[in-house]
Amino acid sequence: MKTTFTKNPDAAGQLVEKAYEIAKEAYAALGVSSDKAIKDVLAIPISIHCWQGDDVVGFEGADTLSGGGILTTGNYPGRARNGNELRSDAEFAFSLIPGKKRFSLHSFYAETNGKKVGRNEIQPEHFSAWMNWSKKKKIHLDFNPSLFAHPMADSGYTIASADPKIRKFWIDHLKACRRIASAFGQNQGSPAVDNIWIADGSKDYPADRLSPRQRLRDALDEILSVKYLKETITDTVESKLFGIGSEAYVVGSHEFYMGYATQKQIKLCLDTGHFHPSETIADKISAMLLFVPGLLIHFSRGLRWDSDHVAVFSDEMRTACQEIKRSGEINKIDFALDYFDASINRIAAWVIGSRSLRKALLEAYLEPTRLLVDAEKKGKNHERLALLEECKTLPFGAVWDKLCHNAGSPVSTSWLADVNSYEEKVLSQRK
Ligand code: RNT
Ligand code: ZN
Repeated sequence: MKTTFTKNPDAAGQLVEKAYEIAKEAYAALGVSSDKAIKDVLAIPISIHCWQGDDVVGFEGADTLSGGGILTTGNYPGRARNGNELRSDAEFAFSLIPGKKRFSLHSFYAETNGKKVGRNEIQPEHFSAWMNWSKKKKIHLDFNPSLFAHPMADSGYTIASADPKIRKFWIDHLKACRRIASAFGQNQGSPAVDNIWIADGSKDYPADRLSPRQRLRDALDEILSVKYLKETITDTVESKLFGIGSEAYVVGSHEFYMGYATQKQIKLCLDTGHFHPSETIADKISAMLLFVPGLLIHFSRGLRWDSDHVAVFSDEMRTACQEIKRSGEINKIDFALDYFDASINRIAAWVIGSRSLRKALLEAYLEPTRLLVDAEKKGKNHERLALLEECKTLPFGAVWDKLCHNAGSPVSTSWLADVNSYEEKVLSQRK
């Protein structure tokens, strides 16, 4: 695709500046500094998920994702098949995404040089290529234990299993993962998020809902009793309503982890796809921030179910960002993406989701929150509503273009041309 922006970057830059000048005045009239909003928003780290690059397959020799109640659909050519391909695809995507980025791995992206290493036995050394890359590129890593797509998870239960052998295997896996995450944190000088999500649950109504939850609690207690410096690791737990094959019952439900995270004072992960289809996470943020040290948000997009479509600039994403900005506690939030669409160019999928989230953050930072709150305090709710309506048509796009321009990142859709040539030169060669 050719746009004015690719044909003539200088003229494009001038256009961006010209539109921005007017936009800046419009926001200043509402008491908002757009220069400051741009600067602040560029500094917020977004943890991009590695698994969009290879359809959640990993490097253990599988060729598709199987199990865990999650599903990738589509067969667009060019999936990354090893660490080098995944890293170079990610680097290319990063060049098209403005602002501070992190990269989130799953444990099955270990590189073991062809040696079979059990998930209960993985070590930091199996991630040395990732850690070297992270240092070199100054991209901090986050981590996720993988308790699915594995024969020991075939029963549908892992650490909540009644079988002590299965439980022990996965407890050891989770312990190994925390060790690895903490090594990441040490290597990069910033805590790595280690997000625990398990798929345990059942297809039909269980007679005993309590025992698996007791086992889950006890297993987590054991796993978290190993202490690491908090400068190296941030522990989080992720709930879910249902999955494929766990339609009736998920052990790690929202209420379970809400209680657990509050009791243990660890961070809670809210995934936008993990609630009832008409339930959104925005209203949960201020409630949970009173009781847990912080939140990890997985921006995803469920279409009719937890389908993990590419996250977009949706009302759900926008209101979540708005709530976070309004809370004044952005420092307690870890922003992350979690989706996997194999039916479109995977690099574009990364770029679209990441840019949309940064855009939603910018919109939130440009909101004249003080004016809204003042109107509300005065009991002038019609003023609050009028302002909110007006905000929707402020020249936001001009500020977004300026943010991209300031970050040296492509403006508008000019990045599509780069994605197309990467597809031609690199992705289409992967047969
Ligand atoms: C699954 C959870 C989980 C996974 C990734 C791959 O429903 O959202 O976060 O998507 O860990
Ligand atoms: Zn998730």
